Amino acid sequence: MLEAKVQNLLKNIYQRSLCLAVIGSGYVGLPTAALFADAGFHVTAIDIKPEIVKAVNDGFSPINEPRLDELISRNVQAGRLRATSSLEALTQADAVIVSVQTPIDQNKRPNLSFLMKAIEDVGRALREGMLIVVSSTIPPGTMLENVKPKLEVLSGLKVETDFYLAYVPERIAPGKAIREFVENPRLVGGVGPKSTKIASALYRTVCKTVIETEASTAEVAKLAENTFRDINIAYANQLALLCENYGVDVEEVIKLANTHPRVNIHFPGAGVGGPCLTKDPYLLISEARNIKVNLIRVAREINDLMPYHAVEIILNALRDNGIEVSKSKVALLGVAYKGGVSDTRNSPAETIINELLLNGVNVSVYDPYTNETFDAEKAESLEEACNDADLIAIITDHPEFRHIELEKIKELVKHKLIVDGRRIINPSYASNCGFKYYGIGYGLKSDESS
Ligand code: SAJ
Repeated sequence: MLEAKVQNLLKNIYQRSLCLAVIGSGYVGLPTAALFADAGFHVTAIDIKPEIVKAVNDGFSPINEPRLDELISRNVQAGRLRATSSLEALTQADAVIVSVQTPIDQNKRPNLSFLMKAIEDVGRALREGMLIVVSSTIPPGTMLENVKPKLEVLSGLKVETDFYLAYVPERIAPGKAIREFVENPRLVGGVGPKSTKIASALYRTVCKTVIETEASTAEVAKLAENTFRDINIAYANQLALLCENYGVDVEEVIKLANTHPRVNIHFPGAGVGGPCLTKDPYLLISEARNIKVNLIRVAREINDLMPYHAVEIILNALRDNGIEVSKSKVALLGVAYKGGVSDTRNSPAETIINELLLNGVNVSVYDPYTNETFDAEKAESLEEACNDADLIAIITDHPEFRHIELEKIKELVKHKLIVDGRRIINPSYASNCGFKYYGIGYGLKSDESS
């Protein structure tokens, strides 16, 4: 027989009478708040940024994410969703989801100050029978060594006896957040079986599949996913560097290797950006002891090298074609960290633009998704960016750049040089249009490079 507190929470979940507070209303917290409100719960989204609070209460999304505007507007109007900067909402909540940032510092060490501040706020408001969920990405051991003791000390309550605590990592990618929140299997790791049961019941109201585990395993599993991807991309990037040496095309090499049924190499490129892959591998190794050779760190170093490698290709292409770097103009296509999104967090474009500007290059940036330029000149169109350019550099694989009509652009440019940082232009097409093609991992045979 389940104790009354657990039964009460489960009943409130099934009947949608549970009051939910979400601390941190960013790229993850806001889709979380909006989707739980849409499932019928009363949700308060808490954030310290007044512009986020205002936007949500006015019924629209402060971030560019498909379907989020519609979800926010519908649920604010229905009175199920509101935003606030006040922690007062915690005193009314039956469940709290913490979704604040957990960045790394300059030494690549986790900075848990935002998380622990939120946990302190929750700890002070904690009452018997509440469910607390951490959704922020965290280093292994954080739930048991930091979060649980802090909540217990501040509240004087005991987890699994008086309140419930679970780690439920997010698995959503910007641009697909709403769909992936619902569709991707969700890991739910309680610090004990009752916590797992209650948190699972809550997430089953929104997510199609919930997989139950325990908190410490879920912490490592979350980090293992993004680290797998980072290492796989690093391998593709390493191959790209080797192929440049050997005068062969990495794209062809990967295509051929991937015909093996057990091989699935990812794509090389001008760098790995975004909020997750640039950080999560460091969180995974942050508490490790006695690891003598660290594959995860080396993979990060390879991926961090790629924007500099892209700059090297650009500068060499200019010089090899007799163009003075400090008098050159580069049309740089794409500032977002990946194709099809406006998100520029940790984008490789930032490093590339900085390096080009330091070398005195006049950089004209075009990105149909964002106004960010990282101090380069902004072009309103592809044509404006390419006008009088010495070289076109593709940095983000936006769908629009996959079908650039080089035969039209060639009339605008001063020199017909293209550096394909994402390998989205067919080299023969570029060359048929009169462009000299350079690309990440596109090894030039000696007859081509002369
Ligand atoms: N990239 C490559 N080569 C590839 C794939 C990606 O260079 O073959 C680059 C992209 O251009 C981008 C970066 O890697 O700069 C990261 O992009 P991404 O699409 O791999 O991933 P994110 O960071 O948008 O989202 C990841 C996802 N994790 C996995 O696919 C394992 C997502 O499911 C997670 O929810 C998200 O991290 C997160 O928040 O943790």
